[in-house]
Amino acid sequence: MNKPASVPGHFDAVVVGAGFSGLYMLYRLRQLGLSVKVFDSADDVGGTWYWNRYPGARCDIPTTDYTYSFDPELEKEWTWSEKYATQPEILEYLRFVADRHGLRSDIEFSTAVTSARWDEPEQRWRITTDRGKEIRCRYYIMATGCLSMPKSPDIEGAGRFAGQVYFTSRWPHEGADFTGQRVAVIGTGSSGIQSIPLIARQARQLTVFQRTANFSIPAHNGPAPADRLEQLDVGRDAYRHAARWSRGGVPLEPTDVLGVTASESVRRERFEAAWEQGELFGILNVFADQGVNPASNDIVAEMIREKIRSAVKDPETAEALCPKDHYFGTKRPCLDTGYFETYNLPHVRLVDLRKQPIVSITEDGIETADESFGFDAIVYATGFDAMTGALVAADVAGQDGLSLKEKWAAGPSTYLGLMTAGFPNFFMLTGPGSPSVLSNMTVSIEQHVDWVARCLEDMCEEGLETIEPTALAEAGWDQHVQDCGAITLYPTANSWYMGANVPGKPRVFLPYIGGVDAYRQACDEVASQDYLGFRMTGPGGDRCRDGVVRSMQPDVAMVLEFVAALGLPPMETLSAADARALMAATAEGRPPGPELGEVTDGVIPGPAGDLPYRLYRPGGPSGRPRPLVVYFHGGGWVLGNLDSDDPLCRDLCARSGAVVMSVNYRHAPEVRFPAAALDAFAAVQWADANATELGGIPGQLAVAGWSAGANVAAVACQLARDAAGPRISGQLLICPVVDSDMTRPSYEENGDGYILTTALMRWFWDHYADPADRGEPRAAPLRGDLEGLPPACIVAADFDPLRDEGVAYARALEAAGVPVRLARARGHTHTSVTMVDVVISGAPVRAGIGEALRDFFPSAELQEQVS
Ligand code: NA7
Repeated sequence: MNKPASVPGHFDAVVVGAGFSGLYMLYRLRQLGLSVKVFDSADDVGGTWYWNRYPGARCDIPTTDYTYSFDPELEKEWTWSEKYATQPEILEYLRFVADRHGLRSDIEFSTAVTSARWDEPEQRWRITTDRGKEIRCRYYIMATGCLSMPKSPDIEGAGRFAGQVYFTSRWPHEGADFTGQRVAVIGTGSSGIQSIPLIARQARQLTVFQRTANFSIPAHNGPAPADRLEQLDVGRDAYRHAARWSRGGVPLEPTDVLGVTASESVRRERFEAAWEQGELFGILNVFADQGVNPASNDIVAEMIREKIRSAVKDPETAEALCPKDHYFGTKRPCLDTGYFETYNLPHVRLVDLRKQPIVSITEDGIETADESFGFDAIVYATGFDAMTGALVAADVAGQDGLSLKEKWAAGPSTYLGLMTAGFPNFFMLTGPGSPSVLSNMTVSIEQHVDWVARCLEDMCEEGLETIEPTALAEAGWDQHVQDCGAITLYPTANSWYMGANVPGKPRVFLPYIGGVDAYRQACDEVASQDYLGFRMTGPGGDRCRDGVVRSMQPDVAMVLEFVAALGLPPMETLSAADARALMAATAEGRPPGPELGEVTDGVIPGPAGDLPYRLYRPGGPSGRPRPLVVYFHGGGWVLGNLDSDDPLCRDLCARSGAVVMSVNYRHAPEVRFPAAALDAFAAVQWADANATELGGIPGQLAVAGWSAGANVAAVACQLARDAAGPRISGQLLICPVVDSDMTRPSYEENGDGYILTTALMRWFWDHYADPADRGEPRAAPLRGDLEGLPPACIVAADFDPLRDEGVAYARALEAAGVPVRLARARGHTHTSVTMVDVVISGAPVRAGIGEALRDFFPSAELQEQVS
């Protein structure tokens, strides 16, 4: 039982909402021995499942998974009757849970919280309700759900209609009878798609107003799948554990089949299997790359469109029902039962609002640009102000009276989707920045509630009473949430995930797409690192271990995990020949980089024999001269060749519009310092003298390189300056080696675990140069005279041991009067920026590099060609 409030009206915690999250939060807070009051404006438990009672309302995650797991006995006592349970059954389940644990006694129904104010001197929240009550509490917890604030129809004349008006999100408890009526449904999201087939059964005439065609697959509903029930029977705990550590909150082995490379038969087979299965996570997992690669996505999308065309008899209606304006999955796909077939009924009509938009709602119907329709009833299935709507509407004001609405005016900002700075002791369950709507909500809800409960328990043990995130931790998490979204196709859609369905709402990717597993890991790490990024105060002291829990780009982290799983021997333990073979083997099968106008190989004379080169010309009118960039590959002077950096050279060429000439140089240990640098200088001289033959513009020459290639590029610039030629327009140094001092902090921070290690760097230096030579400017250009050098663009990656020397070179060049652009590759390693079409987050960095290359040259034509 709950602990009673020690002072009337004073509680340890107030929870808003008595749906899945609020009920479980109450249960856990009671376990901690706290006094709790829950408020809900409904007159019963249920949350979303209390309100969304429209015909056909069902869950879109199999109900065996969409269920609490905290109470094993409950799991034995409750059996779901269908694969996708109906709203009444889910509501019944929540009532059953509330009764079983006697939760109702702490819930005040039919009571809405109207405001919440943080009282700084008292270190308490002051809560007021629409029944005129004022309550104080230490912890204020919003369990208000992600899809609970209906969006206003925002259609001209919406209040004018004299007939019956229904909202799917606020369906009357007594139901609605459409028998013999002319009915309009506006909206074809999940609610529309679920309700339309059932409304069509009753209505005399049904007209569906569709603004955006939506992807939907058949749910194939029926009894709960036998294989899943069996899995649960024999290993419930293991199953639930697997769900908690899965990407979406439902156990599923992510595929590694790529849509773009799979054969037609594999594509078809995988798609049909997912179609038959009728589960969201299945159809979203046909190909590993469908969420990030437009070409792969389109394969799945087109197969769904084929299904729609074969289900709908009228070709024009079928075409209008085929979604074409967003990538599959970037708006939440729907599960249906006979949705598309409904349009074959003679009394059902689709109106495509893209062709004839609604002008206004009238007293007796709807007027579009082309027609006037008369109706007896209008059903709005127009969706929600998702994820932030209910939180912002709740009138929450934190420190200094700042409201959540004001703080989030440009979009929500949270730490872990759980808390927000300036609002002490204010928790959000499944808030923006957490996996929430992209996951099986029940798994995410239990994880959030458990985390909050453990946090409060830990605080209590330590004598701490307030908690709030730091600005640094919160900004870091916001960035991570956006980084995760940015590598996917999701931000391209006008979806409610992006806030794009509500006019005026800031366009921000709201949920965390890194996965339930990755998210749980991050939350656990935060807690185990003394609540990293949180400030906690109380009689037990004032604590804050500030920091950012995730600062690496998510796809870089995935590559590192993948490489670690390969269990390759460390390069520095191999001979140079074996290391070269290993590097070539790991490059096999990688994406080739962009198509170009022309790629040709040749040789140029070097100081000690011929040097091979590869020339990359962009597409466009052939023969037109362009500026020339001489590029040197990476590989620690030991590894690498024209092939190793081929995708990067293609990318640099495509992005800059310049001709790129990649030149191979002699390698160590066969030929040691300063051969590589001298070859590079010779290549630059030759390129300058032969610019016209290479398709370049005489006098418009830049040098570029990555890693050790950037080292020889930088040295070539110094040698050219000393030799009074050739004239170099700019130097692009990507993660350069510019010094042999390996004691800078970036070596300390990043010397292990990020592919280029301190040990490997030492191996490179040992192969290349004697210790006595390593301080020479031709080995360590940072130690040379930097005056009069060409303008530079230097790329420094956060997780690179060489980061600090790159930055030092930029600063030293600046001090010597050289114009410098220092580009930070945020969240990247030494190698990840160069992994074209593998590490998607590297693309914006390379876009900046392309721009820097163009800026080296005066040619306005080049700017135009690329833009
Ligand atoms: P959704 O998925 O947001 O769908 C709302 C639908 O209403 C969608 O087709 C909208 O078109 C349409 N809409 C919204 N406003 C208008 C106006 N003004 N005119 C015409 N059409 C409009 O909400 P649901 O309730 O169906 O589903 C929400 C989630 O609940 C669902 O994803 C599941 O997770 C459960 P648009 O696409 O914006 O062009």
